[in-house]
Amino acid sequence: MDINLIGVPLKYGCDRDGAQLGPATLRENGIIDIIKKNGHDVHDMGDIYIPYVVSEDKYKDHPKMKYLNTVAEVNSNLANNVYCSLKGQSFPFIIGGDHALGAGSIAGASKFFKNMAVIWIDAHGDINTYETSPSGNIHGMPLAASMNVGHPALTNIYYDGIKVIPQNVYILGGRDIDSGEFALADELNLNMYTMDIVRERGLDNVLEEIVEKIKASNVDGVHISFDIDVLDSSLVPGTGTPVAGGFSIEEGKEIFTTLLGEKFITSMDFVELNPKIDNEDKRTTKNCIEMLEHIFSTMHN
Ligand code: EXY
Ligand code: MN
Ligand code: MN
Ligand code: MN
Repeated sequence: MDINLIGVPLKYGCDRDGAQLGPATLRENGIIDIIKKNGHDVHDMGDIYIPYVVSEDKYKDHPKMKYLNTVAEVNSNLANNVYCSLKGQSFPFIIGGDHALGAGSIAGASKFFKNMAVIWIDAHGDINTYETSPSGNIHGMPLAASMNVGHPALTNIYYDGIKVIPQNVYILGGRDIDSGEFALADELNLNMYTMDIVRERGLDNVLEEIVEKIKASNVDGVHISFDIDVLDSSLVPGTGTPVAGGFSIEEGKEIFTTLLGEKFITSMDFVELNPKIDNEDKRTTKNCIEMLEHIFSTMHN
């Protein structure tokens, strides 16, 4: 595969210092070599520029969304990089930085594909709007925005209108979902596979259903947005919103073995590593590297 590595050192979506260090940390820990040694071509496209905003101005653009205009601007630039990568027949691999970047990745991919699917692998739903968000952090909103739900500054990133239709959205691993998110998931009849459902039905059966549904739909691109906090909190202390009851590393690997094995994945985000809050033995970075080694060894050449 020809990989375009795109860094997004964004922390304004989670309002937590350290998230912006994710891309540099993954590079320092050998992500480029991992990609190459698994037989892929790789172009490091560098980092999307992040304008500096003083924290006193976090609500300057909107009383209920932090750093709105800056997050929207970063996402629009990211979208263009993703779109150009796909036009150039490369695989955009986006490393964060917080999950607000997901709106930009999806916007860029959706401009290239006619009808794409999104697999959102996350302890959270990230389908809040400024009216339902408990925090005002935009990293809890990107997937709603991609479905044209929420503030226009987010729903119209890169181009106006919906990026992915609800029936092509699959949420996997959710276990910290707000009431407003459950309401939206019901309203849109989303394919939401919470951790309770996964434990009840078995990960293999849930993955099989997701694959079957995607294969039965006429999508021409599939984006995975992987939030490391979908892994159990004991494995990823170095992330802003860790949640107990998550996947083991082996289950994380099983998810990618199954999804990448179908050869229909066309782009991916890998987000929410915050090395500043990792523990002494850098457990989170080590587990991220182990996941990345599996991802690039499983991804077809
Ligand atoms: N649902 C909560 C909120 O909207 O503030 C927590 C969101 C965490 C989002 C992280 C990226 O997954
Ligand atoms: Mn190339
Ligand atoms: Mn997330
Ligand atoms: Mn999350």
